[in-house]
Amino acid sequence: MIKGITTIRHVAGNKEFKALAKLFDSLGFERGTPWKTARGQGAPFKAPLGQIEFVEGLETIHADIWVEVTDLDSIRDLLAKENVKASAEIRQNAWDSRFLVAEPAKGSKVLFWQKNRPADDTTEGDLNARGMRFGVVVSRWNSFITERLLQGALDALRRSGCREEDISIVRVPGAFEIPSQARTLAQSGKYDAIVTLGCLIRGETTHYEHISTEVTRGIGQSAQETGVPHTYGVLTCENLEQALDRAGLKAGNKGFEAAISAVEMVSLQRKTRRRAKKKVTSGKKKKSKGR
Ligand code: DLZ
Repeated sequence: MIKGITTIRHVAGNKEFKALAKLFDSLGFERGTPWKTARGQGAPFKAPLGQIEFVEGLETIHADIWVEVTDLDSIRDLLAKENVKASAEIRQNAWDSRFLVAEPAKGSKVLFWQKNRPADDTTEGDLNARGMRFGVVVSRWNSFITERLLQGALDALRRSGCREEDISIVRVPGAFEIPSQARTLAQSGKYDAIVTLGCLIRGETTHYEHISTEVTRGIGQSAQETGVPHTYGVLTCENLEQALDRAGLKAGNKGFEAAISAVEMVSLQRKTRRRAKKKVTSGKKKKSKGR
C-alpha cells in the first residue's frame, strides 16, 4: 500500500541545509520528524500536495525542487522580505504558467510556479498562516466535543505555519458567551482573525433556537462591525452522535475547517487591501500623467 513519496536532496553543508529549512518554514510547509546522527541530519517537510516527475529531452528544468503556488507575486514579496536571492523578474514559460527561481544558498535552487490566472482575474486567499495572529474562543459547555474542535483548530493553524505564540485561546462558559468575547478580542487589535468554537445540542438545550440564533447573529455582527474576520465553528446539532461526527479529530472536524477558513480570510483580506491600494495609486499616476 503506497503512503507517500519523498524526494531527497543531499545538500552541500550546514549553511545550505539551514537556508533551505528556513525558506520552507517561512513558506508555511509543515515540518516532518527531523533526524540527526553522527553521520548527518535530515529535515523533512510535508507538502499539502506532492508529485514526482521524470523529464526526458531538451526542456530546461532550472531547479530540482518545484513548488506550485497560488500567488507568485506574494512569493516574490516574501523572498524579498526574507532576503532570499531570486530572479528579479517573474518569467512566462511555454506551458501557460509563470515562474521565478530562488537561490536560498549558493547553488541551491528552488523554482516557484503558478498557473496563469483565468481571464477574470479572481482573488483567492492562501493557506499560509506564518506571521498571522489568531484569537480562538471556545466554550466549555459540551467540552467533550468542544475540546476536539479546539484540537482540530490548533492542528489546522500549526499545519499552515502559524507559530504557537501567535495563537491565544480564550475559554467561555457556554456558546451564548462566545460573541461578546469574540468582539472583545477583535476590538483589541491584536488579532488578524477570530475563530469561534462551541457546541449546541438541541435535545439538551432549552431555548435551543433562541440561543443558536443569537450566537450566530452575534458572531456575524462582531465580524462586520469590527472588520476582523471571524469564522464559525459552533456546532448546532440534533444529538450527541451528530456532534461527535462533526468533531472528528481528523476528517470532518469543524474546528479544523473554521481555523483554515480563518487563515484563508486573513490572506484574502490582505490581498484585497493590497490590490485596492495598488489600483488607487496606479489611478493617481494615470491622472497626473494626463495633466
Ligand atoms: C444553558 C445551556 C444549555 C441548556 N445548553 C447549552 C449547550 O448545549 N451548549 C452550550 O454551549 N451552552 C449551553 N448552555 C449554556 C449557555 O450557552 C450559557 O453559557 C448559559 O446560559 C449562561 O449564560
